[in-house]
Amino acid sequence: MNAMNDLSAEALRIRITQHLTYTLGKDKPHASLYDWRMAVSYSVRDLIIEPWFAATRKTYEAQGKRVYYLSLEFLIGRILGDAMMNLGLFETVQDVLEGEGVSLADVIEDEPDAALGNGGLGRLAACFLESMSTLACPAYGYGIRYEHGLFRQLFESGRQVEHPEDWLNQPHPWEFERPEARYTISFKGHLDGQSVWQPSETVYARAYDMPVVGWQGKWANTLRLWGAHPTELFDLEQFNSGDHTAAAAPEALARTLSRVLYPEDTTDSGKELRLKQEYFLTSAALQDILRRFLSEYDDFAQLPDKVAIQMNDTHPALAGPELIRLLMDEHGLDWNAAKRIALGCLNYTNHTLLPEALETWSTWLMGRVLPRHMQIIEQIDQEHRAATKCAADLAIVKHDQVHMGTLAFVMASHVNGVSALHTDLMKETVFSGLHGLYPARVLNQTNGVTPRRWLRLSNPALSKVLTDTIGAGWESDLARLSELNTFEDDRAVRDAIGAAKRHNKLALSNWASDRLGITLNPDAVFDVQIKRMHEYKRQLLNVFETIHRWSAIRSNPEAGWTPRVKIFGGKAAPGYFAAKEIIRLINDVANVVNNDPVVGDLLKVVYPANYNVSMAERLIPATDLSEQISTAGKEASGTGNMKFTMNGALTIGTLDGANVEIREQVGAENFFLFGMTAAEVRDRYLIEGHARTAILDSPTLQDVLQMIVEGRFSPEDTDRYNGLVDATWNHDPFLVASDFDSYLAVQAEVDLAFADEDHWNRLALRNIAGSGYFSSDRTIKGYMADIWDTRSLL
Ligand code: 26Q
Repeated sequence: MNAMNDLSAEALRIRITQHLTYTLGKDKPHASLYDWRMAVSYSVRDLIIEPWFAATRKTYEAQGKRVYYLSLEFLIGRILGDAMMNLGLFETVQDVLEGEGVSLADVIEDEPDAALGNGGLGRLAACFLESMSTLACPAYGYGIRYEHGLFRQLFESGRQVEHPEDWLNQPHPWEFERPEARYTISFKGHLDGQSVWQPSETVYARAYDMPVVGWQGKWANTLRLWGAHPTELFDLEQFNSGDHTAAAAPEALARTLSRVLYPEDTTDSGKELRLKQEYFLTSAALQDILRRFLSEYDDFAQLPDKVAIQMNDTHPALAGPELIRLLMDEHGLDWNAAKRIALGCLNYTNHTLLPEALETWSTWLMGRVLPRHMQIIEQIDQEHRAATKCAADLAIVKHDQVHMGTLAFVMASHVNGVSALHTDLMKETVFSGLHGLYPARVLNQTNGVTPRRWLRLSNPALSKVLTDTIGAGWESDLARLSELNTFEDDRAVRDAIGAAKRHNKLALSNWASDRLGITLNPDAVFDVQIKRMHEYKRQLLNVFETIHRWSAIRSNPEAGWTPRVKIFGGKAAPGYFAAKEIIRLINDVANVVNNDPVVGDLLKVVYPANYNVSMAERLIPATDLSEQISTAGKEASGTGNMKFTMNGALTIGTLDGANVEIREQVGAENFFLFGMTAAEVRDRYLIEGHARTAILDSPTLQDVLQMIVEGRFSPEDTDRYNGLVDATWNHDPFLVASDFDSYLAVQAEVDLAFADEDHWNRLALRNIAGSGYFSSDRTIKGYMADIWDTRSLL
C-alpha cells in the first residue's frame, strides 16, 4: 500500500495552514488562489522529501550504475496534480480544500505548465523521468532551466502570433536552488601550444533540482536544471561613472544562455546561441557526473560501470568530445583511455530521419566557439575513418560541416530508434553506412508514455471503469489491460466504457462553450489531431477532408450523416511559413463551416489556441477518433497516438512510426488503416508529376482545391491560398494528393462504424486492452536491460 495513505486529512490541513501562514504570510480570509496553490504545493512537496532522501541513500549504498538522461527539453506540464496522484493524496487534499471552501480543480489549474520543450522529444523525456522513478532506476535528468518556455500561441485573424511565455514570473515551488552546485562553462579564446585551451568567455552553470516522484511515492529521482549566471557581476567602475547599461552587459549576456527555449527549428538553426546552449548543458552535466563519481571512486577506468549517459537526440552530442576533454585536460588521462571510457558511457537516441532536421554546425562556428572541441572532433573523425576505411560521405566532418548525427553515432555504445519501423529505416537509409561499419550498435526501443499522467490522472472516469473491471494495480503493470479482452462480450462493461467517454466529451463541450463560445454536439464523432504543425504530419490532408465533408453535407443535408467535431491543436515553428499557412486555412475553414446554418450540428471545426500538455490532458480522454496520418516513413514514432489508444480512441492512421505496432497490438480489425506504405512512398516520389496525376484522378480533390482557390474560405482575400493550392498541384512534398482518396474512403468507414454505438464501444475496449505495451515502464525496462545494464533498486 501507499506510504502516504495514512496521512489524515486533519494532519494535512495543519500542514497546508502552516505553509499559508509561515511560508506565504497570509491568513485564510485574505488568501488568494495563488496562495492556496503554493501552500498545497509546498505541503505535497514536503511529503516527497523523505522518499527522495531514501532513494539517494539507497543509490549510494548500492554502488551500482546511475543513469544520466541529457536533454535540451523536458516538457513536464503541471506538476501538482501528478505529484498528488502518485502520492495517493488526491482525495485527502480534496477533502481539506473543500472544508476551506476552495476548489481543488481551480488550484490545479492555477499552475502554469512547465513547457521546457517543443513536442514529442521533450514530452518523452518527461515520461521517462516518471517511469524511471516508478521503476526505482537510479537516474538523473539534466536539462536547462529556461526562463521562458515554448512561446504562447495566439490567433489574430486566424494567424499564429507568438508571445513570450513567462512561467517563472511566480516562484516555482517544486525547485530547490543549489548555489553550491556550480560549474564554470567556457567559450571561445584560443589554443596555446598544441592544445591548451585559453577561453575568453565564461559563465557559471548553477543547479536547480526538482524531485520527480514515482507511482505510490516509493522512489524519487532528481531532475537537475542548469541556470546561467555571470562569473563577474558588473563593472562597478563603469557603473559609478554613470554608464549603467554597459556596466550590466556581461550579466545580461551570461543570462541569455538559459533565457529561452529554441522553438523546434526548421530553417536557419545555425545560431551561435543554440550551440552555446547545447554546450552549456552538456559541460555542466558532465562536470557534475565526474564530480559525483570522484566522490565515491578514484579510478576512471570504472566510469563505464558506474555511469550510463543517454543523449536525447544529437542536441547534447558534444558529450563525446567534452567527456574526452575533461578526462584528458582536467584529469590527466591519455587520449586512448579517455576515448575508450567516453565511448563506454555514452548512448544516443535518434528521433528523426528527415534530412533537413539532422543537426550540422559549420567547422568555422564550432572552431570559434569551442576550439578545443573542434580539435577533438577532428581527431575522433580521423580515427573513425582510419579504423573503418569508410567512404568519404561517412565522415563526421565533411564540406566544412560537423555532422552531429555521425558524431553521436561514432561516440555511442548503443544507438536506438524509437519505433520498430523507424529503427529499420535508420538501418536502411540515413544510417545504413554507419550501421554497416558498426553492425552491433543500432537497436530499437519503441517509445511509451506514462499511464499515471495519461490515463489515471487525466481520465478518472475510465480509470474507475478499469479498476472496477480488472481490479487495482494496472497503473504500474499496464500489460494487465489485456484482461479487458475477457469482458468484450459483457454489455455492462462496454456500456461503462461508452459512458466514461460520454462523460469526458460533455466536460470538453462545457470547456469549449466557456472558453471558445462554441457548442459541440456530444453525439458527434470527436475527431482530434493535436501535435506540432508540420507538413509531414499532414494536417492539410485533414483540412481537405473537412472541406469535402462540408461541401458534401451542404449538397445533401438529409443523407443521414454521422455528425463530426473536428478538433485541431498545435503550434508551428515561428519561421515555418508553410505550417503557418495551414494554421490560417484551418481557422478560415472553421469560420465558414461553423457559421453555416445548412450543416448546423453535423460538422464543427475547433482549433483552440496554445495547445500544450494541459490541453492534451483535457482533449485526449474525450476523443473518439485519433488522427495519425503522417506520410509513411516520416514520423519516427509518435507518442500522442499511444495516449489516445489508452484512452479508448480509435486510430485513423498510416503505417508510420509506432502506428504499426499499435495496429499489431490492438488488432488490424480495430484500426482504420489507409494510405501508402513507406516503400510505396519511396516509389511514388520517383514518379514525376505524382501530385498532378493524383489530383486529376480524384474529382473530389479537384473540387476541394477549386473551392480554396476560389476564395470560399477567404472571400475578402481570394488570392490568399493560391500559393498553397499551386504547391499541392506541383510539388506536394508529403503526398497529400496521393493518399487523399484512400483517406476519404476510410473516413466513410469511420462514420458507419460510429453509427453503431455498441459496436464502437467494443472497438474502443479492444484498443484499451491492446495499449498495455505502450507504457513507458516497458520502454524504460528495455533501456535498462539492453542499453544501460542497470537494475531496479526496489
Ligand atoms: C534543432 C536545432 C535547433 C533548434 C531546435 C532543434 C530541434 C528541437 C526539437 C529539433 C527537433 C526537435 C524535436 C524533435 C521531436 O520532437 N521529435 C519527435 O520525437 C518523438 C519522441 O521520440 C517522436 O515520437 C516523434 O515521432 C518525433 O517527431
